[in-house]
Amino acid sequence: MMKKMGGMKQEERTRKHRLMQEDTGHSLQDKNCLQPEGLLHPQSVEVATEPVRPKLQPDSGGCKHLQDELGVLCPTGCELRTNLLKQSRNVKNSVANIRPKLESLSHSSNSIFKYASLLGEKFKERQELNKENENLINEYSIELEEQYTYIKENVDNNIPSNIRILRQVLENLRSKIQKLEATISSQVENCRSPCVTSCNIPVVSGKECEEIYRKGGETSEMYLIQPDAFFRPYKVYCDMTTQDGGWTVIQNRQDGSVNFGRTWDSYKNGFGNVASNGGKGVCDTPGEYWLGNERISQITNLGPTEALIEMEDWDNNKVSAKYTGFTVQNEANKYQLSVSGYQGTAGNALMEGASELRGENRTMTIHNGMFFSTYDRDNDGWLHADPNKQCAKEDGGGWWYNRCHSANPNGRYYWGGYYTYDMAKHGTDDGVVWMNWKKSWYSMKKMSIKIRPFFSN
Ligand SMILES: [Ca+2]
Repeated sequence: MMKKMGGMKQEERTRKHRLMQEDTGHSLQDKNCLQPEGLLHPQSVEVATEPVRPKLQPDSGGCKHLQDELGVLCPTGCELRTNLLKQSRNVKNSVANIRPKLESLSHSSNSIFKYASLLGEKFKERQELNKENENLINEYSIELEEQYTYIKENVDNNIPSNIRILRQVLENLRSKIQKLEATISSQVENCRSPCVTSCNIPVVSGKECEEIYRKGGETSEMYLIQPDAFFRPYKVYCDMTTQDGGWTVIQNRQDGSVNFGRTWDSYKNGFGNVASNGGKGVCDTPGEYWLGNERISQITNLGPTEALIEMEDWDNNKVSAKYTGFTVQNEANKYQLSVSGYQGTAGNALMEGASELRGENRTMTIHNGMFFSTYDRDNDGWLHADPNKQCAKEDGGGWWYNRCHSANPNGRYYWGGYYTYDMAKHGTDDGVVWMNWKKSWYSMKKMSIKIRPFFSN
């Protein structure tokens, strides 16, 4: 499309212009110079009357006409050169100034380029890594979603029912605790006044239970005996029914109510509860106790004495070991034990050692002939430099320990019978043990030792 210029066509404009040039007779270029018209139109200037001087060219320095009135020449080549030379010095200086800057710029731009390309590579790597991560995240998201669904299902379905069960358990526990609290408070009420023997002791007395039996004391209960007239009488439980009666109970275990891990003096003088009221107004219910080494020694030294050791497991099976000879020496002789004449079903642990062992291992479990040991008085058959390596310390009670035992009637009481080394205080078989019947890791429910004078038929 043609562009209109002030109503006149381009072609016409160009043509008119040309005509104007022809009219004035010089080019537009010439008009830029300040020149007298006369020079360019010699026909209109008067002819000079002065003699013609040889025309001199302007010297290289000046750029004027020879005649001043003719004015200044247009810039000539020489002038331009001079100017250019002048300018070129400045330009050269500037270029020289610029060059090092340019160099350093190109240098830095070079390193910037390198850096940029490095960044580009890194960016690419990162992008790849991101992609991998994205894949991984997607994978995990799927797995997570599955897990979430699983957990949610469990939370929605199982937990409420579990909570219901737990609530019931809690309710049961709460009622049990309430019952226990009631029991405790009633016990506390009972114990406000010091416990006294609230049962009658039979008038009949004797040196020991066999004498009482012969005097007419035929019920099993607590009596007073006085083996030696030089010592005050004391309470003891007499078994008047087992194997014709007349037994003085010197040891009894039945419920774990008494701690048997005691000192030399405690075993010497005796401890525990002899008997309590069974409801008939008499002390016919034996308690857990040790009569005391001093008393046991005295009774066995009244004359030939036999002993009956009875025991019961947690299924109410009963066995016994009877020794027709049973003597305990005095304290000066460390209450040394001697037994003889075994009869019974429990196994002859005291004289022969543990039947499951052989050789020295067996003989070191024999109790016959051993001294009495407690955790604070080591008279056992185990010679060890370490003061903690003592039978009475490891096996829980006072006894005629060797190295160490086949029988441990004064050991720790374990509810239920079977126990393990990790339940034991020192990892040893410290229960109420009779190895020849139940081996080492079974603790009896009941164990008792009774003595009476031995009469040979
Ligand atoms: Ca020892």
